[in-house]
Amino acid sequence: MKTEMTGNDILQHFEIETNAESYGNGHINDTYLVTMPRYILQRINTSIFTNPDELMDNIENVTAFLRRKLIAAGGDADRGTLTVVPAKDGGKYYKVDDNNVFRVYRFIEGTKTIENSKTAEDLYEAGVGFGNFQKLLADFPVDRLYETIRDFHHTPKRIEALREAVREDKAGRAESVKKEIEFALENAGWADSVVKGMEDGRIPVRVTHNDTKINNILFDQESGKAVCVIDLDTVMPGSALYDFGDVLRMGGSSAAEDETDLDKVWFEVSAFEAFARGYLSEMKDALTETEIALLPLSVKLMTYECGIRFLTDYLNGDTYFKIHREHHNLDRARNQFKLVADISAREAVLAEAVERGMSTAAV
Ligand code: ADP
Ligand code: GN1
Ligand code: MG
Repeated sequence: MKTEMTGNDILQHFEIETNAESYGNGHINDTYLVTMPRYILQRINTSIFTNPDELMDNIENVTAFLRRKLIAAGGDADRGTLTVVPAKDGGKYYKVDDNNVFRVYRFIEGTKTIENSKTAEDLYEAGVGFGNFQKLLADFPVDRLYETIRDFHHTPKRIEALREAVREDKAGRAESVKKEIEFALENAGWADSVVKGMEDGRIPVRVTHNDTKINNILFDQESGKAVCVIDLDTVMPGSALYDFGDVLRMGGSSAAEDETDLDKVWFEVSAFEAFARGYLSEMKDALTETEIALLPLSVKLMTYECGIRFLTDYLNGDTYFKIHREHHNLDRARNQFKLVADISAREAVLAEAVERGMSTAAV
């Protein structure tokens, strides 16, 4: 259960900076200007991230590493990466009870997030941002990271979880979504491409973000340039293909993730091209040939996997993803599957866009 404590109560337990300076030229009273940087306070979802120590350890290590690299390159580390604000007891979070674990970050000023509508420039910049994040972390020791959600992008295990949800049929919904289940299982054939490649060493294991929604990057309010990759809970060992594909799952869609009019849902090749250009401008030299060849497939894979997760959650009675209407997870699953079909039909065109991205990124 959510704690009764207010945000202000919780903030008392963190090292929040305040400053009071004499202010103005009054002749009567003593006047002070009180300033305080802005902060973000977050309750960690501990039913998903069950080990806050490991979670915050990952975030501390990754942000400290990024900070050093940004400073060495003469960049602005306070804007380029998140800053965790310690609790007064020296910890990285403040725990009220097992369900109420809080952390604080410094607020990164002068930035904005992009939710649904995005331009080619936004996508290019998102590509630069996420590509740069991967590039800077290329020599971070992968073994030092905890797996905050086990098998997060293990697509075959996600399919197994779907099969189990169908067998158990906890919410009594399996009969009504036969068509969707069929689509999911019919397409299972290629779903192990990345996992298998990582297992047999053809695809390198890298430090990846694993949840590269476009709203997990902050853009400069004025210039629109990518400033900071945020939402680092899922930074874990993974494949570059996860991060590439996951951005375009939403970033490349003509519609929102839960649009119910499927005639409005298709995959925008131009969005793919813009993102790929930005991403490859950072990562072109670091990627292997196998990774480059699989970039188009990664988009289909991440979209398919997410559709499976929505459908599984629908069958389980909506216990994982927040929903805002009754069949929300089903709407999301249908939407993702429509996109999968559309991406499949365009894979050859996407491969051409990768080739163009590789040559423009060389400039
Ligand atoms: P969730 O896991 O729920 O998606 P996020 O960590 O992505 O949570 O944070 C939610 C939103 O809060 C972000 O999309 C962004 O708009 C804003 N945000 C988070 N951290 C910061 C920060 N340090 N500075 C500015 N805005 C932030
Ligand atoms: C969740 O937390 P958020 O909204 O950035 C989910 C992603 C899904 C996404 C679907 C930890 O992302 O994996 O792709 O929803 N995050 C987690 O919109 O499960
Ligand atoms: Mg987020």
